[in-house]
Amino acid sequence: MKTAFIALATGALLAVSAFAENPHAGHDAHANHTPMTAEAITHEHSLFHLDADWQTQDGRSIRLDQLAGKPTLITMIYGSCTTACPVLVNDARRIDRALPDAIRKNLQVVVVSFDPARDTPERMADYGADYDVDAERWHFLHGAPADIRTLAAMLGVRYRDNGDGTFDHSNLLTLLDPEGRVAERSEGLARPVDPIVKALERLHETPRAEAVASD
Ligand SMILES: [Cu+2]
Repeated sequence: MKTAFIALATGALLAVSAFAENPHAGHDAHANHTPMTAEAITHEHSLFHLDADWQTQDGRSIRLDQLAGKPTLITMIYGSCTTACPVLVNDARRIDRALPDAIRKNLQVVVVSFDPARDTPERMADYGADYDVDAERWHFLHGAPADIRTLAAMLGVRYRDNGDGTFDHSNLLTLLDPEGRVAERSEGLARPVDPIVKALERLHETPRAEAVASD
């Protein structure tokens, strides 16, 4: 099955207004960091081929290929972000909550920090707890800097350390099919949940026999 991606032109309009309207921004001085347009994805490689160990919020070691067999919604954030990232994680939660039970129970959600120095597994545990999500299916991951860079490149996520505790970054949710290939992407903040919900419904209806996992 081929998946067509919409290449997002550099400089495409981003959901700037979502920053201004974000209640999490509050009085914090970090509200002015810049969204970075995600890179278009042209590959059909499985992200499960990434040779990396991650740590979950409860201190377990996990590899992405352990997520094989079920769809995975993945996003990259940093824990001290007060503007975009809370909206992005909430967007993932909105998608999760919009799903019928039969589909939701098979969805795995992965939130990877690109700020591993600050976002220790302990801190990611606190971060995840704030969202009151199903810890069996939601994984808040800490990883090694080189692995984070590789994962970001495979997803098309761009990020830049501003050196003051803030990062500029893409606002991107990516749905992986059960074989770890990109099935759908949603760029921006507070976007409608429908494209990813519909993609999950399609994956749910696709007979598993069609899917050939490889390693
Ligand atoms: Cu952010």
